[in-house]
Amino acid sequence: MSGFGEPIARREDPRLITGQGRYVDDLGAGALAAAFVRSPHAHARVVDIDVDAALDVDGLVAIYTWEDLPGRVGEPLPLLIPHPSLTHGRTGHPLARDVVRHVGEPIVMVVAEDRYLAEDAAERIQVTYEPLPPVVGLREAADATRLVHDDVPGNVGAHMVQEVAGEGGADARAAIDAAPHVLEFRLDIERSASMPLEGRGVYARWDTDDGSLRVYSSTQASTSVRAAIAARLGLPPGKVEVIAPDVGGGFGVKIVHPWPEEVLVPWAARLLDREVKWAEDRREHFVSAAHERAQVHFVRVGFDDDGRLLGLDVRILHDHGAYTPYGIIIPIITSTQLLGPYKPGAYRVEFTSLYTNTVIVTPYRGAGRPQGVFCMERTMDRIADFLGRDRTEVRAVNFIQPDEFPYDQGLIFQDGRPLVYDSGDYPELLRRAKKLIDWDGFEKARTEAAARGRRIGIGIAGYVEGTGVGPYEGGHVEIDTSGRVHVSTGLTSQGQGHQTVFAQIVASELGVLIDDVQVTTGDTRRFGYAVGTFASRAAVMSGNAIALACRKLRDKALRIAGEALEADPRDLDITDGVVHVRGNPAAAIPLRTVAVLSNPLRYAFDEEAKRATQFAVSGSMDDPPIAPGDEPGLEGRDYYSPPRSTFAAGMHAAIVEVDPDTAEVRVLKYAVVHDCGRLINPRIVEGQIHGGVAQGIGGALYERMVYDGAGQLLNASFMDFLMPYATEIPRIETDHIETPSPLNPLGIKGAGEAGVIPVSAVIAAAIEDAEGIRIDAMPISPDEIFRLRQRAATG
Ligand code: MCN
Repeated sequence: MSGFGEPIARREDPRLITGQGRYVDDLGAGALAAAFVRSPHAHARVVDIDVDAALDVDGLVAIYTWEDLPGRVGEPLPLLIPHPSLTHGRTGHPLARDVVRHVGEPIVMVVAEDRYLAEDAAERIQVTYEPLPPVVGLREAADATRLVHDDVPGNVGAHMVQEVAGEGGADARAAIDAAPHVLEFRLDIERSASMPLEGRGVYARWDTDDGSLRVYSSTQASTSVRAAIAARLGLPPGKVEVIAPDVGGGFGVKIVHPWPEEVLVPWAARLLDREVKWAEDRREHFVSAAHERAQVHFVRVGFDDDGRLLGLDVRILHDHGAYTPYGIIIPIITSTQLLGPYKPGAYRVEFTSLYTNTVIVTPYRGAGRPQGVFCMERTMDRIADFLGRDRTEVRAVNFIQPDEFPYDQGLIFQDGRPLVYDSGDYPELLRRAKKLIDWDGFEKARTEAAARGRRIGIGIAGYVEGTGVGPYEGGHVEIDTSGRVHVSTGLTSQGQGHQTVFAQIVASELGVLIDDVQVTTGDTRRFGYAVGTFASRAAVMSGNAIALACRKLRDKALRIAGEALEADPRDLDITDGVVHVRGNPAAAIPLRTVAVLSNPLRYAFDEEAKRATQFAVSGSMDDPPIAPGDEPGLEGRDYYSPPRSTFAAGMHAAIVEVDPDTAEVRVLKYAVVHDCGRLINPRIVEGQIHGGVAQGIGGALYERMVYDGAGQLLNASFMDFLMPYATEIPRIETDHIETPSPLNPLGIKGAGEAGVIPVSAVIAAAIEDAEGIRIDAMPISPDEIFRLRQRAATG
């Protein structure tokens, strides 16, 4: 049947890996092309825009600056997630109005007959700037001698403190002061970014007769692109169709907030009454999409002789770039999910979000958690090293225990709700991870390696991840009169395997063959109410909504079949698309016939269905086979809204080798034990974990955005921004435990980000273990290891 829980191969892959995928840039041959003039300065006043020289370019169609944008089209982009602590939220205009605040900010849109001509014309446009002093990096932002926004004092967008008292009501600082042992240190996590193979892209066509727009966008949230276009262009939502075709990865950068291009391209298409397309190039992706990570943590921790936490005080500086379209969602996630599977005693966390003249910072796979986990797990390692204990022992004494769920960490999340973990078994994750990496056998391996002149080290780290955030997602399931099952949900897919997993859920819920199930995602024509794919929410949200829709449909199918078979619906079952009386396989009726019965007009024309069912219904249109009051058709629609997030968890471990001469790091072995509740498809989850770990290894060892003091991104190309190849990724061993979530009918937790979250912490621990040096920053490159070695050698 290929149902829930089976490790079947992804159904979408044969098409994608044989080059038959259709991405935005594969569509709209012959459409006009848009190109953008983007700021070469990190901070400058736009004094003048002279387009004269561009007007000579043959094939030029239009040039637009902010002054050409009417009404709502030119307004600042929305600030999507306001919060009382975000006292100075700021967003940019779709085209810069007077000041540019990072290199890459769009200033002019050029539309021409093709991309070459559009780029040629864009190059000829002369923008006169009055450079302003840029603010680059957290130190300059905190110094605040220069301001990113004139009206934001101290460059502080937001400041927030949360405190949880420990035993006896002591606050964290008092608990630390009273603790037998105290450690204090600083951690630096550098900027990185998601690098989907396909950049952003949008293609729009206007239908004058109908007054409607059709837009194809490489997005993670087609319904929010539709909402933004409809609101800005003053169109009824019903006149805007947004379709996410195949999307070549997103990793967060294409989530809910509308990009300027997603509004401007459709606007130009309507104005010009021509098809218009824009496909981002790689440099644009580096300088005008979004980055993440970029935090500094100041940690103070108090603990007892066993390594038990008594108090933890973390102060975070968060760099959110030039604007805050998503408010403070990232530092809130860092500060609330930093504690992971542990009880901190008393906890105080404070973050300050600072503006800088750099690319905006928005959620990237893991969204604030890799930084938090880096902090917490480095803390665990430091405590263990200080006490001379095994690093896993210190973790074990601090775990929340399986009988303590639901567990309230005492923290408040972005939505104002308490952060409560629903279920888990952290000691079991640790036990299995130690086994998978052979933790206890490592000292022998280390000695053997050392005898051959090789330096190896081992690291381990755990995490929890709040997944499946609301507010809702919906599903629609319909069986047609040929027996095909059509499933749609509004969120979009970027490679997660939704075509497969949603079909598996349907196959199980309805008792149909998976080959009969077709899944559509990310098409507002098929499903108009949706939030989007992010925060590892698709499985929990759409998975459950589709299951609930199936249950409605199944009830109706059994009711109709019961009439036809003169049987009580409670005695019926569905197997391979056929409804039958339990224990009497001869009394059966295929679902396709039930679909005919549910459709009176169709029934009147269907002799085969009549023959199959004549003992039960007359077949006359005057005597429809569906019950009075029943809606025609065999379909079900439902929505799922979670009470709160469900918490997935995991424990990763790795063995690395560091070259004694070159300090190059090689990951020899990587082990993951993961708990995302009930697994819909273990093979897909493993694929997600593998991809995440690969991305995490990139973040741990190679990837960083290097800005100079003027705010120029120095490595804005794949020539200079180092990413791991397959050759850098070791074999990844995975194991699962399943603690079902009690919060949703299917017991699922999310899995899409888990792979990436603890990798920096694991690799740092392993390098430290190999080298006997202290790692306080990520990513870690050979020259930094070299420097740390030298520092250790000179004391
Ligand atoms: N799954 C499962 N059983 C579970 C949980 C999940 O079989 N208990 C399956 C799901 O059905 C889905 C996949 O695992 O096919 C991931 O599920 P989920 O955790 O719900 O994550 P989403 O589908 O919502 O995907 C979003 C998540 C995020 S937030 C980022 S970032 C990310 C990621 O997925 N971006 C990706 N994985 C990606 N994978 C690819 N190829 N491309 C991206 O851009």
